[in-house]
Amino acid sequence: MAIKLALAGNPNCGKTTMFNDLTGANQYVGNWPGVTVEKKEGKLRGHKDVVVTDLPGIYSLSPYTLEEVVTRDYIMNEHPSVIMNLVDGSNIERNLYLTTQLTEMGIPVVIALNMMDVVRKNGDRIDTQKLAAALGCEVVETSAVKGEGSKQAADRAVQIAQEGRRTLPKHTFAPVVEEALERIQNLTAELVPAEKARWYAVKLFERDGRVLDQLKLSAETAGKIEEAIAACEKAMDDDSESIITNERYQYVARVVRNCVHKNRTGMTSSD
Ligand code: BGO
Repeated sequence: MAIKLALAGNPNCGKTTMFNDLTGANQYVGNWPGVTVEKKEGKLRGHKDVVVTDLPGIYSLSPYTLEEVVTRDYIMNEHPSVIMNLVDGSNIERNLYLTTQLTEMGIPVVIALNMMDVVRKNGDRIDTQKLAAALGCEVVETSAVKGEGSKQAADRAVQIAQEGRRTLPKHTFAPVVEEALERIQNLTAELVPAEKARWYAVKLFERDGRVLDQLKLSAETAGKIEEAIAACEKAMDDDSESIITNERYQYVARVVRNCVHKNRTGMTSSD
């Protein structure tokens, strides 16, 4: 059966470079349905049954930009076999914010930790084993511009897709948030696929309009969910969307503190 490998990551993380390296001349370019966002697909070199889709560069999976919506809809509706999440290792804290969202979507995720040449040049070190354990997915070091590691990362992604190994997110939020998410998950268990239950719970907690429209909740369920959200907002004295954003940033900051050893004079890829 054909394998769908989706490349996802922040703008400027090296996705185009990686996509070109992985697919060579085997590419077709079009637009995503109904929007003027470019869609690029290609066959993975050496694997005629693996289609690589280059998703738009995004910082988050909120529903506020066309690129975010295209990416969300693709992952939710087309169910790629595996997501290869390109992370700019020299800008790791900003990039991992998206990773925490991708790992909630019930699809296997492999991280291609890119720009490793920049990381090394800066004298920084990233403990990839610890990073993989903290994020719940495999991490392969790459330097797409030098063609280093890209093939290994893609081969690993294909293998994980073939094994059908799902990524389970390792991060948890504050206990009061987890309580609300569990309540929402219980209320929606019959309405969403089990592997995507946490993603839906988080999106409902954020009062994501697209997910609310899609699920068409009964007034009773919607009311109970709203009660759970409101109780958490009261306890944390903040709105639900900001609560999730802050919780993600705090989790990522902890991961970076544990896994990244910075040389104080280092620069990022954008310097
Ligand atoms: C320019 N290492 C290094 N050092 N650079 C990389 C790597 C890597 O592993 N991977 C990609 N780049 P895109 P998105 C550029 O274009 O693939 C570089 O947005 C320049 N251009 O070469 O476009 C890559 O698709 C002039 O750099 O990313 C590119 O995700 C001077 O990162 C940039 C210096 O890669 C973004 C760099 C005219």
